[in-house]
Amino acid sequence: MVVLSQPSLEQFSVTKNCKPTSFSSQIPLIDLSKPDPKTQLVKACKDFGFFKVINHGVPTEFINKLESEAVKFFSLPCSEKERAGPPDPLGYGNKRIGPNGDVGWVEFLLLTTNSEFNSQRFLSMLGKNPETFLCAVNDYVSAVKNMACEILELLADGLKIKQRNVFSKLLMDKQSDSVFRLNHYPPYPRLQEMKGRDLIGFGEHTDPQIISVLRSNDSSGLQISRDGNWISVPPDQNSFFINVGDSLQVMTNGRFKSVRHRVLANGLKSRVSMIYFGGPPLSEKIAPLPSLMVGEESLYKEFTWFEYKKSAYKSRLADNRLGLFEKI
Ligand code: GA4
Repeated sequence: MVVLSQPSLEQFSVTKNCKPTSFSSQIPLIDLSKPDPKTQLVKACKDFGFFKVINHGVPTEFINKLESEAVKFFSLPCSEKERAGPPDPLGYGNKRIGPNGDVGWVEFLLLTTNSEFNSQRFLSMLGKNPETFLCAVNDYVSAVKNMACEILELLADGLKIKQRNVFSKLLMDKQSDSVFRLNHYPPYPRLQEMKGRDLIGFGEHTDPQIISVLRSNDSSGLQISRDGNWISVPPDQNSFFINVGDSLQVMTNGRFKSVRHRVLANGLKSRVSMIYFGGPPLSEKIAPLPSLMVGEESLYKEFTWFEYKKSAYKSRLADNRLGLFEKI
């Protein structure tokens, strides 16, 4: 068994921004029950790479069931949770994020969206009722994947792309390399004493995939970066927050922006988030769509999702991963 010492507290903290964080009223809000949200969606992906979705159609029952299973799992003794770790990259992890020395005030469980794989690999490691847990994951993931595909089809429409499913088919593919993440940010009561400093829960980064769909409980912490400022995103347990990922930025030849984001630890309240990362099959070529390239050059070198993922796993969280694939 490999025993890793816990990282020291200095490794988690950052100096607070001198500028106050901006107000969140700027964050685009998309109501999926409205007749035609596609123009608003395209604008949000261009301006922010981030938006909040209401009237999403994901059953509350699936959300609540999974949240309660996640809370049960994270309440297990460390020794029990560690049976599902260390993350390789799937599995349970605590404070160490990725393979290259990043740390955060967070514990997490990374799964695939392939239910058979999850059962084979994790069934004996997820507490007292692993079937119930994995069943809650499946129900939730399939509902959230459908919503993500609806959004991607509206986006294709909004960009006037003839093939409506050009993005969504990558998530629907049986070989889709999508992942699902449960994060638990424990409270850190001594935060008040750390004047002038914040505690990093999950350090700043962009998501490598196509699209990410996040839902959290009613605890703050998420921030997005815009024009060099951090914007705090007020929590809303009844809504979803969507991030444009690096792959969607490339497929739209830079029209949509992959958003830099991070999570700060909370002094008093535990934060639990669940994130679906919709990715393409490993063999998929990630390149700007030809119909968007009339009269313009690709900003990126050609690569497959496998190549991008391999390169991402060699990087640190905050690195500009797409930089290596930009044409100069
Ligand atoms: C960021 C988005 C997803 O959480 C994730 C992360 C992955 C991991 O935690 O294993 C990475 C990170 C994420 C990007 C760079 C590499 C890989 C940690 C890290 C340092 C699951 C993903 O796909 O990429």
